Amino acid sequence: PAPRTVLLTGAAGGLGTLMRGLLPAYGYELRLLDLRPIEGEPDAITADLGDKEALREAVRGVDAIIHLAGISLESTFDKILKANIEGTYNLYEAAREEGIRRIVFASSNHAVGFTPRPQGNDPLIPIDTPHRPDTFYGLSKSFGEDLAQFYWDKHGMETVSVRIGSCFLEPTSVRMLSVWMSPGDGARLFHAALTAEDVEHTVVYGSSANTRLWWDLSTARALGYEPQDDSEQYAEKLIAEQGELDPENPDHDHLGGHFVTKPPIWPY
Ligand code: NAI
Ligand code: 15L
Repeated sequence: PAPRTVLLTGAAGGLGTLMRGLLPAYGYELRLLDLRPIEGEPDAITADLGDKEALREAVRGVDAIIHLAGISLESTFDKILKANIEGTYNLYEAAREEGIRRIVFASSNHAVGFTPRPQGNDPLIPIDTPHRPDTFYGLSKSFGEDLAQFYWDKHGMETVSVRIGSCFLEPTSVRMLSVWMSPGDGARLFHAALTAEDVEHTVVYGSSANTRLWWDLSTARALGYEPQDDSEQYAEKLIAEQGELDPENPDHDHLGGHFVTKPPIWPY
């Protein structure tokens, strides 16, 4: 049966807030969890991914989990280790103990961020391109994907790891024209990841059907994902403001953008 009750971790964050707005229309009842309280959501669980007991209680009885919680940009190894590496392990262990069968894991393009970007007639980046993390943050997403594979092989728990490009209301850089996932397409992809059958551990790229797309969306489409949006409508304005991507600039010439050269500065 299709999952109905879904635990959404990281529900106070940017993507969590967008998905809180969009996923109920697909019939899901969301249980919310975040380190921070969420305004207007008195039933949301306020807990740290380090709190194993709280996680066990939070996952009890849900049909599936969308795991967004964690540090979402580069940080110190220590902080990434606690929130993203240990935190994701703690969540998987709680899910295993409570018999939860399906997790959708918010991986990131930064797990493969040091890969050179496609140019000219280069083919799209395949889903089995080797991990080339561009940050400790990206490294934690590579770890999360391996953890998901391990929990499938060892315990039969299914995961769809979504290497999200950039999921914001609008693309704000020329690079994002290639990696943007509209919030509506994000919800479509999460819904497909929750409902597709026999996913085992499937890795997909999370992007809209962008004219300048860099990745192969075939594994996402195989889940039933049909993206509806294209960033191209923003291209003229962004290129006029920022110029085309420069092959001499390492920040422009890898999938991970400026994550490859320095800790990201927000907003950018
Ligand atoms: P965000 O930083 O806005 O939200 C993350 C949320 O996780 C925050 O509300 C934070 O309080 C919570 N959190 C952090 N540490 C926690 C802990 N130890 N215990 C419990 N909660 C904790 O990030 P955003 O943009 O919403 O991203 C959500 C997820 O998707 C992240 O895992 C991020 O790495 C991933 N992602 C997002 C992309 C995007 O374009 N928004 C792109 C690629 C990946
Ligand atoms: C990510 O993984 C970050 O969580 C998000 O904030 C954006 O920086 C995105 O990647 C991106 O590559 O644009």
